[in-house]
Amino acid sequence: MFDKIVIANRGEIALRILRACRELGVKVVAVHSEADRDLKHVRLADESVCIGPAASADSYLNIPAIISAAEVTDAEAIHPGYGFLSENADFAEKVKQSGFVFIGPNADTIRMMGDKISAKNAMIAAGIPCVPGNNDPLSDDNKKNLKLAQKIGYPVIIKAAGGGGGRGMRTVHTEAALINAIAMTKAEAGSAFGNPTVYMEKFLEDPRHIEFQVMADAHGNAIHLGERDCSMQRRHQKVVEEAPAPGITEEQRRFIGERCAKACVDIGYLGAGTFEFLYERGEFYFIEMNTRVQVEHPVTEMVTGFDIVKEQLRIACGERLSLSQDQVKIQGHAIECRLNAEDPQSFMPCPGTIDQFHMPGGPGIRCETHIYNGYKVPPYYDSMIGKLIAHGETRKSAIARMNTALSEIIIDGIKTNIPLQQDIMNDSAFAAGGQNIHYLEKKLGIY
Ligand code: MV4
Repeated sequence: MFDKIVIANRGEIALRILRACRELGVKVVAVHSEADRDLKHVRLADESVCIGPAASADSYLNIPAIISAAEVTDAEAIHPGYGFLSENADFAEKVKQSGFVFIGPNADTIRMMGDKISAKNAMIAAGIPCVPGNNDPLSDDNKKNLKLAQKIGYPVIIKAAGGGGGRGMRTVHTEAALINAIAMTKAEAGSAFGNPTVYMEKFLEDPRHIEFQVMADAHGNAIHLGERDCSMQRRHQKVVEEAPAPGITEEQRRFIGERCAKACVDIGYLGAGTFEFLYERGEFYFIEMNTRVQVEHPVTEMVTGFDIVKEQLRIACGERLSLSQDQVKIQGHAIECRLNAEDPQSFMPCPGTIDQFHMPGGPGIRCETHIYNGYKVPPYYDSMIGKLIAHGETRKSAIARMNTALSEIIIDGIKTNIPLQQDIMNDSAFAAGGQNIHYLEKKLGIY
């Protein structure tokens, strides 16, 4: 195992990674911005290095500063967490070139998945079902593009190859709108991602968002840990996630999961990864692969009893997967509510000082947060301040436990989305399960 690693992130995930390191006897270097000296994991770390001013571009995205911190502290590896540099292939490459281990897949894999066209083609080759589309860069030939859309059938969606996570896409409902939509998406993609390449897919009107968690080692072994339903979202920000996905059968789970694991072997995948699918009318359609640990990984940990972050560390130092596919058993149901420092009506971020924090507890409750009494939520970063995870024998008991935890938790001094989460946990359609990606926005009256 590593002697010492750098955690190149902040907030709850930095604390989550620190805890995994503690369990494995790995020393931790926290790198932080000038605004983050008081972060819980910075205080708990063995060493800490200030890597720059508050703005992410000057600190958490500052590649030379992070690599220098690894050099001066004599660390062996860098864990990128999620967001920031976690899916930056150039960062992974520079970490390796500088003599450190990047805790994640190889730079080439990150690059391949970062290009949504090459990702899709790799998945088609591996036998993963994908959304019908052209799977190639669109040409400038208007006639050809009109024919293509007609063949796919309207509505279609134009997506930027360099996009993902909801950025750089446009739906087209009629032939009359196609040519302009392609030009607009290309222009936006060019300026936003430095890559004007776009592709075309059939637009699925009311799918669910279901994703499969995988882990792969450097010895050609890969497993899946089942799926999560992340359909409860607002403006491409997930609000509630759960595992397993309501209504998905053991046969479906095995069919898609085994294909995802096989795809990992085919592409030489390393570490933790997520295959994102749209699910509509009983069919799965791959859209993107995420090459990092995800915010919602705890729901998978709760139903499998498996520690994804510890396994990332073991895999990164060359160990074999600690679990075979037969040892993976999905037990009960887990739900995660993201806790955001925001106005529950307007969704405006609400940074400020936490006057009082009381952590909920009881059977099946897990609270992942870095906040504490007196902690000041800075205005510079994402508004997510933690996650509440409830596990139960059944989905119903997980919801009941979540409701109890939401009524117990106290976060005073700032506004949070706890009222919204309580509203969702008491929603009859949520109780039924299996709502699509538009449900929450419709409920909130913004769709
Ligand atoms: C789609 C789609 C419908 N049809 N692709 C949005 C985020 C990015 N990961 C892909 N996205 C979508 N791709 C086809 N062919 C609808 C979405 C989509 C969505 C997907 C997952 C979760 C939330 C979403 C919200 C709006 C649109």
